[in-house]
Amino acid sequence: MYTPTPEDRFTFGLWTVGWQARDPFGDATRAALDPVESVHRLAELGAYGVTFHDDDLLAVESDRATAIESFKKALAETGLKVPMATTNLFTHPVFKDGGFTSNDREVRRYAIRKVIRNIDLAAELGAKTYVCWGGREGAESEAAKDVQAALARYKEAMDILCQYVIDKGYDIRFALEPKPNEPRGDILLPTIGHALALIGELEHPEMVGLNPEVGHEQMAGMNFAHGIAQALWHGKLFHIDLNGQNGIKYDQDLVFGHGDVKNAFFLVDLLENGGYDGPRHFDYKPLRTEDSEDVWVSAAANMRTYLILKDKVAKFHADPEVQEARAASLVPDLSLPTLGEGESLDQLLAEQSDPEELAKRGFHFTRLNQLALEHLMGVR
Ligand code: GLT
Ligand code: MN
Ligand code: MN
Repeated sequence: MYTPTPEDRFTFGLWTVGWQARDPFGDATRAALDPVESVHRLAELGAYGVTFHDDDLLAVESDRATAIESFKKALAETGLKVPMATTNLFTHPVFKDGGFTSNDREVRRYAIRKVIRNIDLAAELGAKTYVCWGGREGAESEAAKDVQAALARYKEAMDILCQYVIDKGYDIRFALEPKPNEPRGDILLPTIGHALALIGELEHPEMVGLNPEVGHEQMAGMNFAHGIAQALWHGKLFHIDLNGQNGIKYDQDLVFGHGDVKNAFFLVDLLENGGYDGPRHFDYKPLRTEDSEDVWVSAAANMRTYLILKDKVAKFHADPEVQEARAASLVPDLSLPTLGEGESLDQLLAEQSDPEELAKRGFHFTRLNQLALEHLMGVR
């Protein structure tokens, strides 16, 4: 029942299972993983697709053409799809001051060329979403970065990329991935809200949406489910990075559900019932303590957790007591427009309410929350 199949549309970044667990304090604990092996193992586990950065394909192979050829062969053998691709604009030292917003104009021009080269490959592989995570677009000191100029360059880069996709006739949309505080202390587009605001300034706002990541919002103390609801409301949830995070700390990239599991429950509710139809993409890192077989145990855990939560969410909504409690808490009433159909503001102004009386009504939210927790804990 909790066994994934390609119909569930679970996808993984090559960089997730392939992470060698190098961190700022320690060396790699696992050997490099051949993307070809990742494709086969993910297919065996029931995944639908893989995603990649341009440089991920070069994990064990130094020749790009050979790497691409082997990757394509593995895709053909397994039937795995590539719904999304992205660019590494953060690992190479050339990007130490960012890519699109580096103070060095020549680096900015190189970054755009690097993205465009991989967009061509993404289009060839049938990807419909191209993710742009800002990586090192940011600063350590206010003295070092003219933020207004940086935002203008961010916009310029996105405008150039959109125009390129239009000119080429590719069926690709971009998804900006917000992230705060890491790898630099201050990052541009740190949250969903910041990224949405930038999109409104672009030449082709309809071509650009978001790829929010669970842990990235939670690193900023934000409620991820609320952020996703807002992204959906704006029609901007183009893609999603699922993982786990325990509160405000460094980016943990835990297995999905291995952080704030209650928020994950309501997130799955939104993804299943809130109008999202993209892939369920996992961007996690197998723990540094794990060996190369544990990697696949963790990959499977992401999908199994999602399916368990999906089942729990369905049971939550089908529970008559939950339905009654939701009604008692007036949750469905929030969908009623505040003015009735055809009603004028004058009619509203002519009405009288007694705030003292109104204030006596309790909303009974505790009972509703407890019911959700009891479903989640498996006692209902
Ligand atoms: C990197 C980052 C992720 C992004 C990836 C896309 S790379 O691992 O931490 O959140 O989604 O560039
Ligand atoms: Mn991510
Ligand atoms: Mn992350």
